[in-house]
Amino acid sequence: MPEASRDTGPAFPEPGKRNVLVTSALPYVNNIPHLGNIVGSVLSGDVFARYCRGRGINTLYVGGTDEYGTTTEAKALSEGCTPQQLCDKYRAIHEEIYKWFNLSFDIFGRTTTELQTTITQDIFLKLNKNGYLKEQSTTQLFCEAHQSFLADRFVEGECPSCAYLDARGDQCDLCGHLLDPLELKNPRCKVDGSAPVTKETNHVFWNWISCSQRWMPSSRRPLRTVTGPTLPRPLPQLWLKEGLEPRSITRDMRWGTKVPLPGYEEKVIYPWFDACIGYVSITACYTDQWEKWWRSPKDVQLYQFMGKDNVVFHSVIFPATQIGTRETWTKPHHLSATDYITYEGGKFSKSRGIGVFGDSARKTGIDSDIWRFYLIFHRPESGDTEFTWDSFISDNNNLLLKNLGNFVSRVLKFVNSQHCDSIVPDWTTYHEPSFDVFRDQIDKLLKRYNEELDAVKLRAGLSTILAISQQGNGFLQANKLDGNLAKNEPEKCAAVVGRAVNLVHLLAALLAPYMPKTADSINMQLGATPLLIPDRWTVDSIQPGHKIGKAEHLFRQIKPEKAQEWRKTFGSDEAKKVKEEEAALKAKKSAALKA
Ligand code: MET
Repeated sequence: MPEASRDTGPAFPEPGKRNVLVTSALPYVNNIPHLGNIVGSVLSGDVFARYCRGRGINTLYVGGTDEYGTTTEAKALSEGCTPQQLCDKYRAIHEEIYKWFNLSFDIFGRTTTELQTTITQDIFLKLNKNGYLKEQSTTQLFCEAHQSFLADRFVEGECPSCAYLDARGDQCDLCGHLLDPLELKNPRCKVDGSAPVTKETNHVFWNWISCSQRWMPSSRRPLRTVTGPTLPRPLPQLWLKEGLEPRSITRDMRWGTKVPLPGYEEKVIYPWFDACIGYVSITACYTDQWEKWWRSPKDVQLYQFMGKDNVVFHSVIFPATQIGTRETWTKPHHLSATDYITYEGGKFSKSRGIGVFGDSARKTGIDSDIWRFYLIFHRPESGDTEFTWDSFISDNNNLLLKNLGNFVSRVLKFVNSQHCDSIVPDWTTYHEPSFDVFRDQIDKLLKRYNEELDAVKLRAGLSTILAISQQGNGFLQANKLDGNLAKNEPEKCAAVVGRAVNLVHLLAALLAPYMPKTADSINMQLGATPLLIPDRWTVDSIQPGHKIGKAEHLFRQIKPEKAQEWRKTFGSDEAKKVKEEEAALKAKKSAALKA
């Protein structure tokens, strides 16, 4: 099975072949990711990248950390360290978590690199040269105490709409009103509490209208496919329809990519302008021939994975920056976005100890493959989904143990037994028409699996695997595979075993993108090399006379009582409390709005 290229040198696209470039949204490194963050981008990207490699497609999977931005600056302030120290600390935590989840990045880079600066500034200057950027004077809040313009998140004050005293610079948490910081009454600087003054300053504005005019007539549908929640889809469409108002792409901050223009020494480029450029610069850290991946629209298909709040940046901002350079770029081919996963009906909250975070999943003692299975099986592909301990335990005990695990272990144990002595018998001498029906059924399901994964329907693909092992169980059942069959109808028994062993081999290949360790274990027990995911089930990857290894349990029963214990450890009661608090806040909001 082709793995990530880490150990074999850089992968390059091959002209004339299918080459897939996979990216997953670059997580901010100012927090610890929870299960919802993990499934939405990095885990989904990993499953798809593994599937592509499993099909023998030339694949590059790029990930990394997004390190710039006001949130990082603010968090560094609160933790009493520099933004870089903060990023280093949280990046190490993220890396550890993704390693545990067995994510097969070809490279896991970061955005705070020289190459990020060079490539972003180059794109910025090309947009400027092409006439899309212009300077505009703006009025902003300035803190005289610490001599700095204040980004939205660094100001608080009274909401002009509902008079809530602690409204943030960009939005009021009580009434939801979207704000310009200049609208706040009695504004105060979040850093030192002093009252800011207003001051004029220049910013660079990006003239989207001309970019979108270049874009719209030539290709009305910039993306082949967007799969995922319905919510973010209208937003990019709305932006395009309204014609994309000029947008400021510089910010009054220090922690970001420097603006390559004189007079902008105290400002940086808007982090969402260069965040997606991170994929390009991270690829450039992977190979100095990065342009082979990024400037080959004919040969490379770009698949991007993200949470729904990221869609507009990937479907509008990023392609618009590419188009604005008037150069050749590999543009997004397929965006796959997810909704949110809730924790026992509420929101994950690190500070309140609610929910399972990446670093605590392992504390349950449950293998990362089970977590991978659960998360993709409940991937929020069309609406929010809910994590519950009861479903976690029941999925393990029923779908994995009783269905998939039972099929694999029943077959392999039988081959290990005295009836076969671990040797796959000659199964080619006996035939029944029902065997063809069985092969056709599996073949149909295999075709469905490939179609689902090609369309990035990861959840459906997993259900199809379970349908295949269910068919396998039915096949053993219908043919009554046991000692009696071995004794009374040895040829038929061999025919059943041979087909079943081949199906186990196929299942390992199909399962590998989702549960790589389990797939490895099945292949080891089979004593077989991994199979590439085929188009058709030819039932010949394991031949008569093949000696298998020793059957072992793939899955273990989780006691239902565990649910109670885990609920306690992972703050389920607190989650309920928060839900109640939120309902109260909502009621307060509507009362405030009525008044
Ligand atoms: N950092 C962003 C987030 O976590 C994603 C950036 S993708 C280029 O939402």
